[in-house]
Order: sequence, then structure tokens, then C-alpha cells
Amino acid sequence: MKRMARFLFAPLAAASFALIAGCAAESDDEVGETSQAVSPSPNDQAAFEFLVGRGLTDFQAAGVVGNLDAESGMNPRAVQSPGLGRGIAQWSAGGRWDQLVAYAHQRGRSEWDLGLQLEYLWHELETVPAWGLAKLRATGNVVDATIVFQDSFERCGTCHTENRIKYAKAALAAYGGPRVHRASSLSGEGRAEIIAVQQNGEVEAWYNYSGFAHMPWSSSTIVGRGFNDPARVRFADIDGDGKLEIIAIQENGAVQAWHNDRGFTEMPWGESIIIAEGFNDPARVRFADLDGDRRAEIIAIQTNGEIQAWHNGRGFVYMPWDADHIIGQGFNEPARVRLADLDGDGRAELMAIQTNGNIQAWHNGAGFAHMPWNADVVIGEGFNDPERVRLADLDADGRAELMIIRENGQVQAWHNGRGFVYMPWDADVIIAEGFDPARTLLQ
Ligand SMILES: [Ca+2]
Ligand SMILES: [Ca+2]
Ligand SMILES: [Ca+2]
Ligand SMILES: [Ca+2]
Repeated sequence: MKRMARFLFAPLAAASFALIAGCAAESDDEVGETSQAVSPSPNDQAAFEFLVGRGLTDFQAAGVVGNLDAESGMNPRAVQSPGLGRGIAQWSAGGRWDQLVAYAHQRGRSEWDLGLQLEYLWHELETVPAWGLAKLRATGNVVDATIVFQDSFERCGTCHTENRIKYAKAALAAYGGPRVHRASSLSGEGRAEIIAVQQNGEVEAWYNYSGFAHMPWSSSTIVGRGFNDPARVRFADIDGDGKLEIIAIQENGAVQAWHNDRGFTEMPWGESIIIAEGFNDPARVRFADLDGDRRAEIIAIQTNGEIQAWHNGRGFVYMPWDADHIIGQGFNEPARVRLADLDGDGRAELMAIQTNGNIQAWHNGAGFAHMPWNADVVIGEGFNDPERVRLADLDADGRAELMIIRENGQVQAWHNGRGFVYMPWDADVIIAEGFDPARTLLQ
């Protein structure tokens, strides 16, 4: 049935310990040492959020950012001259940089891309224990985190540790603290787009530029071709970079994903891979981030009424799943099941559109775990046709809005003003007209 055929692990990239990253030259030659990014920069924030999304604490993420600021000013195009350092971590040409380039090109991506470099940095940390991820996770403050990353990952000669700590503290002050866990979207800005799988097989998406508003869309673009069965189309963020991948559940049960390289543009896709097999009934397949690391889990509503979830441990790779749990029981009608984050903590709630028209929601208190729900509440009443119900965050505050596609083609949205509570809606608006529920995705 809808079981994963197996877990398969791609071979780890061979890691060279002989050639060390960064800091090949002494301080004065180091890129970024003097043109640092002490003041908040968009790249610093993106890197901080990426690292927190991978499960580092605020101060651990800041420790890494402080190091990268010292190495390169968080400039992915930084080239040490004279010297071998390249990119945000100043990986050495002839060594780790060459592996990064190969990693990028295997995925049809540019080695100079900030997102790619962050992914590769994390790939190194996860696959090579000597680069110090376990030590970094064990640190308890920003100074220790900065020094551990300096000593284990950067391995510099003269490191100017005091600068690294200064930048790390600046990043912690700028980006630390409670934050909104934005959902992923096509653009990466977290405002749900409306997407229609048209009868000619084109997938048309409208860019959401004004959030929760009357008709918030600007012009549309084609993001897919040859998708002739809308029931087989999904969007989910498989690698946690904030941008949704497009996913096809094939007739042979394979689940194919195309990586979103370029955000909200025409056909933004790069590499495609098979992420799962054995999912023969698309009506039973869902994607949602259960543990708040921004990487979507794959979820199947089984024929016995159990909801089974596989944890996405490895991002956009072949079969990235590393564990599975039963997260629900007694869900015998897949069409009534929804998953979306209602309270902005990054962890998806589970919802059922009941036969009496109530929408019941269970709060996710434990992330990716067996039956993680710790409370339940009714969030909607009078929703008698589950096929017409959508939940997605329109205004990037992390809390999903409730939407219905009416028989006249209008799409009505209720704004989630209060999170996980009884009937959290505080406003409503018509966001679109002329949409067919059988062909429309909102996410
Ligand atoms: Ca993505
Ligand atoms: Ca996840
Ligand atoms: Ca939640
Ligand atoms: Ca919202």
C-alpha cells in the first residue's frame, strides 16, 4: 500500500581531510576580515535563518554566522587574492571548494549561489563528524559556539577570534529571539500563492504581493507543463530553503520532485529526483513540516485509517526519509484530512473536516513523534464539502488562513488572528474568482 518501499541512503560525498577550508592566508589577506558585515545584512539574516531551520539554537547559528562574516563578509562570490579561499566559508580551491563545485553542478546549480553554499556547508557538517557539528550542538553560549566552529570547521591559522565573536554577537542581537516561522511558498517570501493546474497540463501560479487582501495577486506565470492530472500535483519544500518544490505522484507510485532554484519565475526548476516510491493512490499523499525544520515530511493516510509520516532527515536528495511514525488513527476518508501550521510555531497541526461540517484541529505539541497532538479545538463550522477547503498562510505571519472555493468560483479567506484557539478568524475577504476546486492549490 502506501508504504515506503525502503530507506536508501546515497553514498556520502568523499571528504578530504588533507585540505582544510578557509583561512589559508593570515589575517590581513583574509577576505572579509576588514570589510565585515557587522551591520545586519540580508545574507547574514538568510544564513542565520537557514541554520536555525536546521535545528541550531540562536547562539549556535550566530556563532557560525560570525565566522562566515570574518571569512568573507558572507559574500558567496568572495575570492581570496592572493590565496585559495572561495565563497562564504572560504573553502580552499583544490580541496573542499572543488567538492562544493561538483556538488553544485550535480544539481544543476551555481557554486556562487548563497543558498547552495549554505546547503553544502550543512552537508559537510552532517556527513563529516570532524567538522564539528556534534561539538557545535553541545555548546551553551555564543562565544563557545563561535570558537568551536572556528577550530573545528574553519581551522584557521591566525583567526582573529575576537572579530568572529564580535560579529556573532551582532548577528545574535539582530536576528535572535522569538521569530515567526514562515511557511514556504513558491517565491520564498512566505505568502501563499494560488496555483491552478489547467486542462492543457500547464500549472499556472499567481504571485501574492499583498498578503491577506482582496485579490492580492499580480501577474501569473507558468510553473509546470505536462501535468495532466491535478490530483497528482503537490508543492512542498523538500530542502527547507523556503521555496516550494513541485512534486508529481506518478502512476507507478514513484514521487518525483523538481528543485525550486529560482523562486517565483517561469519554470524555476533545476534538478529532479525520486523522493519516494510505492505511493499508488495520490489522494492519500500529503506533505507537511511536522518538526519545524522547514523540510517537509511525507505523509500517507493509509487504508486502515492510520496516518503515517516519514521524517525528512536529508533534504533534497534521493529518498531523504530517516524515520517514520504513526501520527493519527481513525482517519478513514483521506479527502477530509488537512495539515497546516495554525499557530506559527513551524509545526503543522492536523485537521479533519468532519461529516457535521466542523473543522477539528489537533495541536502539534511534540513535532515529529508518535501521535504528537496535545490539544484539540474546533476552528470552523459549516464546511460540508471537504474538497473546497484550503488552509495556507496568506500574509506570512506563520498562521494559516482558512479558505473555501465556492460553487461560483470565488475563493473566500478568513484571516487567522489568534493562532490555535476556537474559531481564530478575525476578518474575511474574497481573494480570487473563477477557480475550480478540483484544479486549485493554495500554498
Ligand atoms: Ca525548497
Ligand atoms: Ca520537517
Ligand atoms: Ca503549529
Ligand atoms: Ca496568516
